Amino acid sequence: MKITAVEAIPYAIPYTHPLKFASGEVTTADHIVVRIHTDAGITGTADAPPRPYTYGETQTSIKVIVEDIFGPEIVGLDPFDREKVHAVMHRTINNQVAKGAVDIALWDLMGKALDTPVHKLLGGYTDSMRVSHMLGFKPAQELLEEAQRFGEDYGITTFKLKVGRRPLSLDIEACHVLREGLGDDVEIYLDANRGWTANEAMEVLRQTADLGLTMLEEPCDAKEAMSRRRLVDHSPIPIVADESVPTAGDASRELLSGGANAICIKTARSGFTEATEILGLCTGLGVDVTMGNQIDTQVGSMATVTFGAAHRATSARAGELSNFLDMSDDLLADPIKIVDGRISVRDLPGVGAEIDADKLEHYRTDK
Ligand code: MUC
Ligand code: MG
Repeated sequence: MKITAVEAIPYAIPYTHPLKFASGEVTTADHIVVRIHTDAGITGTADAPPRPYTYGETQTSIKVIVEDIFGPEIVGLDPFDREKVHAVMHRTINNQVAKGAVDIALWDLMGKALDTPVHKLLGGYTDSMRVSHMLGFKPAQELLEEAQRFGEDYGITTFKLKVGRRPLSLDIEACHVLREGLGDDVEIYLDANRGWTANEAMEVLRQTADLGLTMLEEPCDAKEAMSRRRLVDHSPIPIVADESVPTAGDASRELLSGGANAICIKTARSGFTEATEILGLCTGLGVDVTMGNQIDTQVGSMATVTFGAAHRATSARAGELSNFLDMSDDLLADPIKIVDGRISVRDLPGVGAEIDADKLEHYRTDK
């Protein structure tokens, strides 16, 4: 089998409930559908969410990198020879989301060619993932109402609260209101998206110490190496690296330098191949992992479920899988259902994320 063409299709779907966080805001899913076509008539598909405030990539840059830089070099290769594809992509630095989408599209292709679900190819550990819901910036009472609604409607009992605001009291109050309103059985953890300094994060941890928070993600810029290491040394809860660790090399740097002691894995920026490397590093070192969300569509969320459910370590905690619920529409032909707080893998060949052709036609922005 040979790759015959690589397509990158831009589209835009508005959010009904925009997500706001310390490093940015998402009001529209202005993503890219990556498609890899073959001479066997099989096509692999993936969704690429540009996050300029996180990785510097835009919708335009992803399209150009995929179609003009990677495309011409990988046409003619066998999609099973993915080390060759990665060697091509490796020659371009950064552009993790573009690379991740090409990798996931390749796995989708391989699964379809083998008539096998990719969650089985990757590990087949379990058939569903528990869902963690991400709460963006809002007044404390509205956050509580949102969490209660997601608990009632979907059975979700794990929440990641976006923090990193100033004054610190905004987030400290939100933590207290959530814990009081949701009770002790609900898991709450924090993600500051580099919004604070390490010392500010330390102060927030001091003022929330009795709330049973389980993790703090990306409290400050990982480049502030010395203060970040001090925070990790003194924090009673794991400090999770997210946007600072798109590759296995980044993860090893942060873990070995003491900049983090837990790792967030995101398939959207690491694909399945690099995510597997990161996971192996973490399990080898005895480091906890979480499955994060790059504010994914249902197509991207199916990729996260596929990877997360495939492995023991990635399915141990709830994965962040519910951002798509805030979109006005989606491209997935068979919509994802959250039942009793869980999303199931699909026993279909590939990643199980078939796109509705009419919807893509409607939302694409290049015609
Ligand atoms: C997260 O975990 O940080 C926000 C920005 C981004 O790149 O991902 C999201 C969620
Ligand atoms: Mg994060």
